[in-house]
Amino acid sequence: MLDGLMAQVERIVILTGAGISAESGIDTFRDAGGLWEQHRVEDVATPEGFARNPDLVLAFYDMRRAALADVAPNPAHRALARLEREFPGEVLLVTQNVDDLHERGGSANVLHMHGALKSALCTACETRSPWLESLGARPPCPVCQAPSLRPDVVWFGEMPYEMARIYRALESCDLFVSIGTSGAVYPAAGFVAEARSNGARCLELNLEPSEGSRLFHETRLGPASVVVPAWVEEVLSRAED
Ligand code: BJW
Repeated sequence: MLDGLMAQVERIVILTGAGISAESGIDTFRDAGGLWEQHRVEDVATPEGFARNPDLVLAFYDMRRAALADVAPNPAHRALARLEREFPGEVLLVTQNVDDLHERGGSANVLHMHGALKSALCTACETRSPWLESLGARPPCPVCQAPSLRPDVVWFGEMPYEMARIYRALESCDLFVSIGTSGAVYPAAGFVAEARSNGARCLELNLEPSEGSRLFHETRLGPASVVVPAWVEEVLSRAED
């Protein structure tokens, strides 16, 4: 699909999901052995679950935040950073992931639509603060001092971050690429239809076809650490033509 196309592509929007971080050692959600087999989604990823049992939810996210110290970006994260640096047009990376592997891999233009493990949200004053420590001991909010911090992540029923900016980018991109996401969760699962209806070419890179696979012009299957660097190499070599 890239033949004769890259010369015209000026704006790329890339959506990533848990699959891009799987080979770094971070569990996905819906694969065999994934997080939703280990924990009930209603208990740990909804505002109602947090209201019922905050200790459980804070411990779940404390454990995942601490685990970031033991993982590193893989070749897929690094390849997307290379694309951002070397592609002559615009590259916007929208991630559903709450890990920081894109940033540690070298990407700068990243929107975390489902929040971030290394951030805390105060339910009293609504400030988002960078956060590296445990939340389980109910530390005070650095701004208003209320002991009301929660993980700064987007749970089911909550509005994802940066939606206006993302939809603006989907309106004007020439190429939309989805990497390592099952396409099971909205609004991210609807981005391909949005981009396609605005005229973008749509490419999926994943281990297996996602739920919305038929909406993509092309699907390339394989581990992200292999298919993403190969695709980036192809884009950059064709952009030079
Ligand atoms: C590899 C690989 C390798 C593995 N290489 N690939 C009915 C219809 C439509 C919508 C709804 C509905 N009922 C309710 C809704 C809305 C709801 C929703 O979508 N529910 C669905 C269950 C249907 N959505 C919401 O509530 C969202 N908010 C919302 O809609 O607000 C209203 C709104 C209206 C209009 C506009 C905008 C908004 C909020 C969703 C919040 C999701 N939160 C979570 C938790 C975040 C915090 C945390 O990390 O704990 O986000 S849930 C979880 O799923 C997490 C992920 O970001 C998200 C997506 O998962 P992802 O990344 O796709 O992972 P997996 O595991 O599903 O897939 C991994 C993929 O990788 C697989 O395909 C593998 O094959 C692949 N893979 N190894 C390449 N090595």
